[in-house]
Amino acid sequence: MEFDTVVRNGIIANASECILGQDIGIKDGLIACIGIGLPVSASTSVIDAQGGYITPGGVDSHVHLEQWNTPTGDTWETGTRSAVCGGTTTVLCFASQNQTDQSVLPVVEDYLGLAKGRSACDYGIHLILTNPTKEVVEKELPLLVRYSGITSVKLYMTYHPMKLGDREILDIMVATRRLGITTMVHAENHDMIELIIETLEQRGQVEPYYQAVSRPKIAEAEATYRAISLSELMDTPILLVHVSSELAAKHIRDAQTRMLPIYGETCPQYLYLLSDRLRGENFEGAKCVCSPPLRERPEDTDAMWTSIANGTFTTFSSDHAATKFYAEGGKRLGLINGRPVFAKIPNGLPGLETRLPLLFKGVEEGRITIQDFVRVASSNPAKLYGVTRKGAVLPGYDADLCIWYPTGKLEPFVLKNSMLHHDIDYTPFEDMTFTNWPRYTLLRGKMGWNRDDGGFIGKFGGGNYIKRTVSALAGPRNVFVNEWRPPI
Ligand code: DUC
Ligand code: ZN
Ligand code: ZN
Repeated sequence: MEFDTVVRNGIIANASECILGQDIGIKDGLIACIGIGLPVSASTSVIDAQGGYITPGGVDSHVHLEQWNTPTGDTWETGTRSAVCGGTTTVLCFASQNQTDQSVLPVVEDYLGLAKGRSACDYGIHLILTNPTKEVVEKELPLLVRYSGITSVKLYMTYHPMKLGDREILDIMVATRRLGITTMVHAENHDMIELIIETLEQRGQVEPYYQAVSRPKIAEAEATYRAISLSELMDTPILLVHVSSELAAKHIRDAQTRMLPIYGETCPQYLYLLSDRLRGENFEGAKCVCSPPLRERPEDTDAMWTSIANGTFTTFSSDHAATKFYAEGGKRLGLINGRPVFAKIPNGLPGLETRLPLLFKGVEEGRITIQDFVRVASSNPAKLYGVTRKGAVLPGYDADLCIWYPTGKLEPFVLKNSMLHHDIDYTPFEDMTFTNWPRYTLLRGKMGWNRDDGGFIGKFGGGNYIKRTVSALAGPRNVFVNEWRPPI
């Protein structure tokens, strides 16, 4: 066979093992074969990995782009450009139902229309449900699964316009279980948080730092345990998103030990940043406001690393929910007449481009293995969300590759926001030192990022919409409850 591209001299890293001394032959956007000394013709491009790791293109399964509630964030172009420059080739973003929307079909259609022809990487869509009427849950969801390939929903247990009660969550679980789709849950106890915010405001404790105080770990742990209990009753797989603290992770691990279909996700900020980052002059702390918030003690960041290494966390996502600092409608919305009001600061951090380098740093520093890296950053998100043909460097899979520098080749460098390709005026990881970074990114065989020569060379509109299948990872597990059918 004549290959379009052959990649040589790399260490091919999959979630199960590494392959050394073999080439990757790419044809028509797919990995055609992996073998020793693959032939090249005059028309074959050859990429020399020079001994660096070759990992599957990143699958970032939790990304917010151009949602109606993040007006100063990235566009589809700038967000997905930054994804590709950070080694990510697939993003899963959110179409979000407004509580007044009676139907989610136009919500999805509009969001798909917004993305069409603009993405630099492949993309799929989750649906945020905030008004789960019978019509939406029983009639529309099955249509979206079948015809649009939307096989996951996200539910919020907190926030006023989005929060669902336990009964609503149970009703949704009946449907998601039947459809075999993944239910993502934002777990924080709304009432606890509301009460603390009111108290802090009465006391005048309103600087950005108090955002972390207002959302304590017990609020996350309680809601996590409650979500697990609802899932256990219904025997419905759920994924707890953006887990930030040790006790919440422990609830997930305990549930997994009981063989419940419970999955967990964490994000870069919970591996590296502590709540002291919310302090600082000139309202700078607002840059690190996210929910759940940054935690106070390194025990929590350590627990997040351990929970990746011991398999508690299934996925590692950016939760890129970027808001500019200096822009109308940005982070400074939390400054009212020059006075801070933390509860008005838009939530969320940028992180699409830095996600893989930050996790890879953990490999280089011996916190996790390269297999852990591939498992949570690519393979598991692809399996959990029904993205077939991605997340592994194997024949028949899309030729989505992230090629790293050989260890020791790259001079250590200090990250500056100006090096990134998002359209956000800061990164929370400014001034961190890196010793590696994605050198080349290939999307279905085409080079989209060449750090040494050309930088971003991908194409807006070059990304395909992915119609996802049901989860290859998450299914109901409890044999006894399997006998039980919802009474409708
Ligand atoms: N939840 C998210 O998933 N992202 C940003 C903010 C939030 O609360
Ligand atoms: Zn959330
Ligand atoms: Zn999010």
